[in-house]
Amino acid sequence: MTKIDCISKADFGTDFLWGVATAAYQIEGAVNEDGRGDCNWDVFAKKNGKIKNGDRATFACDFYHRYDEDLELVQAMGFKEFRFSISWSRMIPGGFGDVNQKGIDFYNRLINKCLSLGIEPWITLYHWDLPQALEVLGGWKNRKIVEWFADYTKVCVAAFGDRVRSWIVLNEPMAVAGLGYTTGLHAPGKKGVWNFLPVVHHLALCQAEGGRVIRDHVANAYIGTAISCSYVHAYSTNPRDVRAAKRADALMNRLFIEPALGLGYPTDAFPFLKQINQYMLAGDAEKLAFDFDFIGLQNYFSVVVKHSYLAPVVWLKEVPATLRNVPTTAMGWEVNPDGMYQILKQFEKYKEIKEIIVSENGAAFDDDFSENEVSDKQRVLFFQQYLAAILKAKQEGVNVKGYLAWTLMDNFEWAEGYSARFGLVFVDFESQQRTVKDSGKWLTGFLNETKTS
Ligand code: IFM
Repeated sequence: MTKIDCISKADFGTDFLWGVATAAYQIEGAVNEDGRGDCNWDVFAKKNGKIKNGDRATFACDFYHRYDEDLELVQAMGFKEFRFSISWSRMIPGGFGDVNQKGIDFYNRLINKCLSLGIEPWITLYHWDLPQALEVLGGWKNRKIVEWFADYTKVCVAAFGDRVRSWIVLNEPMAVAGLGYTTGLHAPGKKGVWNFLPVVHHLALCQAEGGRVIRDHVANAYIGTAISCSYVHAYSTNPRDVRAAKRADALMNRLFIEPALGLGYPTDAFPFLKQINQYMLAGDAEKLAFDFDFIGLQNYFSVVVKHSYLAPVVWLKEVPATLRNVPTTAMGWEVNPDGMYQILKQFEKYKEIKEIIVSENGAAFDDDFSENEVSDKQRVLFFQQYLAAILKAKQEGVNVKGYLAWTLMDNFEWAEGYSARFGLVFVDFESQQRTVKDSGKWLTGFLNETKTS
């Protein structure tokens, strides 16, 4: 019996899209093959202490060589949508200028394989791996990135736009600005709050510019951008905590969606953002907006925040889930399906959003591989509860059109290396053997079920 309480796939409607999401740097490997240039993560991962256990993505899941079988697995599991990202460094090793035909050839093989299996390919243009050649020029701090990104997008749409309809411009830009350029926990490892503002602005400009380039070149394109969102609870009703929660919400949930919708940056809740003005050129306010066909909403957890005098600029701190006696994943993230429901309801209030795709959702747990099986009961429950929350929001009128589970298989989880396993498929990184976990089997059963009551 694959039914969860009273929900089934049929409840979501026959036009609801079901798929899995991945990212180039996390799965491809083959970092030194076929003319690919270095990216900022290649360089960052070589520095001591940046990635847990000193892991590197040199081989990752070897998807570069195994995409055929992996896509056959996607099909066998019942998914009809496959989201992957393009490695900018594979396409244009120097970041701008010469295009690497072998990079184009790889993604053509991948796309054609998807289509031959009846799977819809979804391209993410930027999922955190920036050509190192651009990073040395300042990366996302350099305003020129708007041109570089537009040119890269043009190369991608010219190469793949005849067969790919679904495009996601950026993946979770807040992670790039926050973890990459402010706390330094991600590549390029830059620290300092003064990096944050120009990086945010350039990402937000590229988010819209990428959309425009796709619109101009791909007939009938379905264009979105993917935003990480976490419903924010104030720790108490104390007005300082309430204001801290509003600031956190502005940063975590509003910072990229509102400029895209033509609403500007959320300076009302977080006046510090007014300082972005110093990076705005004439015409930028209009250039930040783009009429996206959908917004990719990515949700894993919700957060509780309180005021803090120890955190200048933001004046807030998160109360970790691990100290709150709530269920958590192996990442220490709160398992809170109601947070998914709440954030969908929050996004419903933006009347400018046409459609929402939950473009990532999933969980890392400490999987136990034994006798060729992974009995990941917690992850099964996670998917059941989060899907029920999405369905509840949908039935109340939120225009959610699809769900892409994160992720097909265990992979290189950024600063966590291989230690955090998010996959529906277990990967033995020595042998590259794949084993579908119970959660993967459960989702397959769910997708193949027709409603009986
Ligand atoms: O693995 C990441 C992904 O690359 C972006 N969204 C969150 C996932 C889990 O941390």
